Amino acid sequence: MSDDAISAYLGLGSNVGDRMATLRSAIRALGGHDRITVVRVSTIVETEPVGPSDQDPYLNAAVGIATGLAPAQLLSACLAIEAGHGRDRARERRWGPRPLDVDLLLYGRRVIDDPGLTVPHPRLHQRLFVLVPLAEIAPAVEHPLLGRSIEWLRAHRAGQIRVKPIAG
Ligand code: A4P
Ligand code: MG
Repeated sequence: MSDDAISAYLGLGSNVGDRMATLRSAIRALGGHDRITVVRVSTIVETEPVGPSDQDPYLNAAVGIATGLAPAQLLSACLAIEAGHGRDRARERRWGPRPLDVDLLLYGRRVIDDPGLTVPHPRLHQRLFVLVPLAEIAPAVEHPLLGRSIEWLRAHRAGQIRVKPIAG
């Protein structure tokens, strides 16, 4: 890994198939990428589905990485790992069941508002299935738009706070 590696955080979720095996395999795949080093892995937690309720519970986890990949490259790597674990967006509904979801939660302190990529993840601060595992591995990391730590956001589940990208 080069000296200019950035700390980033990913959120993983699965509610179809062998959820535990899928998450473990996805984490291995991340670590197997030559420009990603897995630094921290949270406890894997089981969570009630948010969104359509006629779906099975999820397993969720957060992963801290160091990466030399640019944000768009990192998202592409995440999408490739999803596809490699049976994700087929063409057959899904929004927030519906999926074998693997890998979201880019934070990329250093960067704020990105591109058509295909929003960072910090726009729903990160509203969702305990993200905040609980993320607070375990990155409690003091600050949300660059909200100016609050991940642990603060978890404790307050600051869903009412409006997030508006203000800088690139
Ligand atoms: N995209 C833009 N920004 C990002 C980012 N920061 N990270 C784009 C990842 N992707 C990003 O994603 C659609 C497109 O968003 C991507 O192709 C990328 O270009 P998607 O994963 O196909 O969409 P989605 O996941 O169906 O929608 P969304 O709104 O991302 O859903 P969420 O918020 O990820 O929620 N309940 C529990 N308990 N646990 C879960 O993990 N997950 C969801 C999905 C719903 N309910 C859940 C869980
Ligand atoms: Mg997603």
